Amino acid sequence: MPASLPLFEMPSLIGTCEKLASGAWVLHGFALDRAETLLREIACISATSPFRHLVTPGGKIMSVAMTNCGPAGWFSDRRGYRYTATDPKTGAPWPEMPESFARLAREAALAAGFENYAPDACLVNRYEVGTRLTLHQDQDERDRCAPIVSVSLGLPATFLFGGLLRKDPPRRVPLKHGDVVVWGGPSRMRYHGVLSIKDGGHPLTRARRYNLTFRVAR
Ligand code: MD3
Ligand code: FE
Repeated sequence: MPASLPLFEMPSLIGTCEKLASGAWVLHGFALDRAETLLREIACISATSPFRHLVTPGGKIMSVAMTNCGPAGWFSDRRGYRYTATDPKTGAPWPEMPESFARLAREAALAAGFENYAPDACLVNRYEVGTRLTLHQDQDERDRCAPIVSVSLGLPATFLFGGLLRKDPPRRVPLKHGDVVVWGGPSRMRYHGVLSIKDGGHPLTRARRYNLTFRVAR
């Protein structure tokens, strides 16, 4: 007998929807059965538009590595935050948004009550152990009503879900491989961030976490 086996397994949240706040839903495990396809697509996207560490307008290098797919890609340098049609690194358009990405975003938005979701931007974030994302608002999109859909892959993360003011104390929301979150309605402009990723190993991504962030940018 192994020395320590749990007598009872934690009840699984997979397949359940958790309401975080008005307009904000965690769809536990919603992307689980498509995770390998999504990761293959990420590899394809980054073969064309490689992951890179962007520079903030303040001159700091972001610890998250980023790339994009879709007609609009989020970008940052000393001149500011913005969306671009082409990858400034390659001069070519950002890779097309894979059908599997668009379908997942649309299905997740619908599950949270948002019909006909058609994002034009998908930011792909890559986190290594120790990478974090400090508390911020997403305010570079023209339409601030359309929801944001985010997909977590690989290592787990603790997500910080704040309020509409920077000083509002954030809630800690654990996000696992395959979880999808929809942030719409009154939650769209909340402050949010990601705590430093803890050391670990995931069978599909090893010591990394990926996050897809779908947005209606233009
Ligand atoms: C909550 N990315 O790229 S996505 C970002 O896990 C970003 O990589 C995080 O925040 C990540 O800007 C989280 C989830 C997210 C996105 C937008 C939100 C959560 C949000 C807007 C309002 C409230
Ligand atoms: Fe954000």
